Formats: sequence, structure tokens, C-alpha cells
Amino acid sequence: MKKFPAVLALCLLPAVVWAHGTEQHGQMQSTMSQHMMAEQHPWGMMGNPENVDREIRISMTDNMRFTPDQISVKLNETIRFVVENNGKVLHEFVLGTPDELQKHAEMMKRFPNMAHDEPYMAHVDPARQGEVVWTFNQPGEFEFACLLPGHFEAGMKGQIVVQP
Ligand SMILES: [Cu+2]
Repeated sequence: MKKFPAVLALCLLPAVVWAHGTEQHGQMQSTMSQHMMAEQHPWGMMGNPENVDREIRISMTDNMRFTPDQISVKLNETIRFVVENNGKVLHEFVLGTPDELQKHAEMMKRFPNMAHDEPYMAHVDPARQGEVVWTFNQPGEFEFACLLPGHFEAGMKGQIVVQP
């Protein structure tokens, strides 16, 4: 690992980190189309956009806040998050466990330009909106956050409680 050129290490590191959290599922997903095979995460799985139970609109602003920042869903509910960027800088909406988001935010701080795109996140330019369709098939307390360096540290996150 130490002998790799820096550029190569940058490419490899995110994949390695994610591999810990998602076990072997990532490989399965890459060999099948996203719609055929949604990867199970501790905080749920990608939902079917044609079978949404409820739409929740969330506003993101440059004061590093989501509105609302407290969301309650029922177990197995599929939510379409419509995430509006009402600020003047890029923001993102990333679902996860508090642990996972914390780890990911630390990665983002070390590699601010790292490309990351998964079904549980949306990167939204100013005055635009993005969407995430997610099925909450695991009970528990989860979070959503903007992991851009500085934003996460400023408290840009919210809580999702999945009621059993
Ligand atoms: Cu942000």
C-alpha cells in the first residue's frame, strides 16, 4: 500500500473503506443493474421510485441546517426525499448511521475532492433540488448529513427515527 503512487491511493481508499461497511454486497451490486438488486445497508435500502409511500421535502441552507431536521418514518416505509438547496453553495444529503456518517465526513475532510455517489446521497447545486428514494426496512435511529468539509462540523445534520 505504501508504495502506491499518491493518485492511485486516492482512488483506492474510498473503495476499501466502503468495503468494511457493506461487506461483500458491493460486488454483487456492480454485476447487476441497480434496479434489479438494491444493496442492503444497516439504515435500509434503495427504494423503488415507482412505489413511494410518502414524499418529504427538506430544505438545505447556508446556515448549515436542514429543515426539517427531525423525521419519523414507519418500518418498511419508502420515502422520496426531495432535497432543495436554498443556499448559494453546494450542499448534500447523505443518509446513514451516525457512525458511518462520522467516518465518511472524516474521509471527506482528508480528500475534499473525492468523488462519491451512492443511492443514499444527493449532491445538490444552489437553487436546485435532488432526490433520494429510500426504503427504511431496519428499525432504529439514523441520521442524514451534509458531509462537505466544514458543513458537517457546523452541525449540518438531522435525525430519522424508524418506528418498529
Ligand atoms: Cu452543506
